[in-house]
Amino acid sequence: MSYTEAKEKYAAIGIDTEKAIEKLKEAEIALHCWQGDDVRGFDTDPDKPLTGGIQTTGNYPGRARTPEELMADIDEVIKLIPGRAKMNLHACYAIFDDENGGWVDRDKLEPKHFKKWVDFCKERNLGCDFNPTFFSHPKCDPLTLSSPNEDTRKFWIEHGKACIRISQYIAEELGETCVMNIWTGDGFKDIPADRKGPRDRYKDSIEQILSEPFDFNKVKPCVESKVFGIGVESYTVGSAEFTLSFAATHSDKCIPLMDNGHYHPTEVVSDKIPALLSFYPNIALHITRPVRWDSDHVVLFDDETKEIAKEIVRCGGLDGSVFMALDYFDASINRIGAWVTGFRNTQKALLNALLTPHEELKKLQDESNFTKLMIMQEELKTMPFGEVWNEYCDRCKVPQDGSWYQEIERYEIDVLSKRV
Ligand code: RNT
Ligand code: ZN
Repeated sequence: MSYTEAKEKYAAIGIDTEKAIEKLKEAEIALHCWQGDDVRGFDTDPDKPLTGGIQTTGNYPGRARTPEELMADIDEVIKLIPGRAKMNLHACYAIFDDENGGWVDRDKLEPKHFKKWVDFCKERNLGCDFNPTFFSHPKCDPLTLSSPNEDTRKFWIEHGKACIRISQYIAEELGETCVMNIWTGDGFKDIPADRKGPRDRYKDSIEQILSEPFDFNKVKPCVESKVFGIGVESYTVGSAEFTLSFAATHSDKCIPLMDNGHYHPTEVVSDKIPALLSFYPNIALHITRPVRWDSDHVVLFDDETKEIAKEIVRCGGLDGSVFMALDYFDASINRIGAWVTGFRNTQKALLNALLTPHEELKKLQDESNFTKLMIMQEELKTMPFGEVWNEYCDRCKVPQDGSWYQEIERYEIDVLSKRV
């Protein structure tokens, strides 16, 4: 079947594929730099353990070890993904060199440590999001912003404030909103003796961070919740209730962020998106794939990803209310292949949502015609989606499905396999 035939089939159910393609071209998805090096960063010993309850597994050869390698890998990814990406950096990816005075600790980071990234984004016309890094560092005791040790807590508050200043710099330089996500792995392995104390301190710490001056039109701080992590099974300070309540009571400075790996496995973020949008003008998402736990597998074109995309689209999220970012890290397969697959699949899910006759389906629901609603929803699954997707890839000047794996292989042979 050709694209023209597919277009006619969609037109018959009231869908304009041209409009869908144009809309998708504008949708911005943040590409997480940390898929390229297994969340190691450049500011501390790269062989230190990853802490904060997150885990990469696998030791596939070829991870990026320097800013130059990571940037080259990101360029390779960009060649293979359609649509609009923006960068997403963690503070631990600061670049230190002789020109900017060399290494400093996280509480002393400055915009100049991210100038090379800003230049990288400018040259490629990309926006950029940012994240303070509250893990994998000797000052995690193991708590950070909720630590009872005031020196520890002060250090991390200063880190958060430095990150606000860096986010403001990034937003101004690139002329685009910078979403700055606050997530800590603070919590306990075993049953706590005090659940409120750490939360009171966490609340105070985030308030202190947000007291740093910034323009809320340019910088969108968010708070990400989590149910549990590895080694932090019994209690997390930044639970769902904590972060949502924080965001609700600080809505002039902060928005909520949901990561779909951070809930009980039977809970779904697709259902939480409209719930939050009934109250918050803006929300942020980390799109990932949890397999039995917050495993951060590569995003697939699976049912929940499709459902998340449908909620984003039908709640008007592509018009600026929903900030989308990817968050996964698989070290067991070719990392470029992992990055590209997850990005393409998120785009596919959005395209699938844009090719869905939401108005008609809503009408059936409102008329209580659940039989026809079910039948239509099922039959949509065999519409010629692939033709529209391939046309979209063509128009974005990137390879169609079936024709990019060889480039992954070539890059692995020419570049990644030489990193020994
Ligand atoms: C961890 C959180 C967090 C991190 C990144 C690296 O469970 O999802 O967002 O994955 O900040
Ligand atoms: Zn996340």
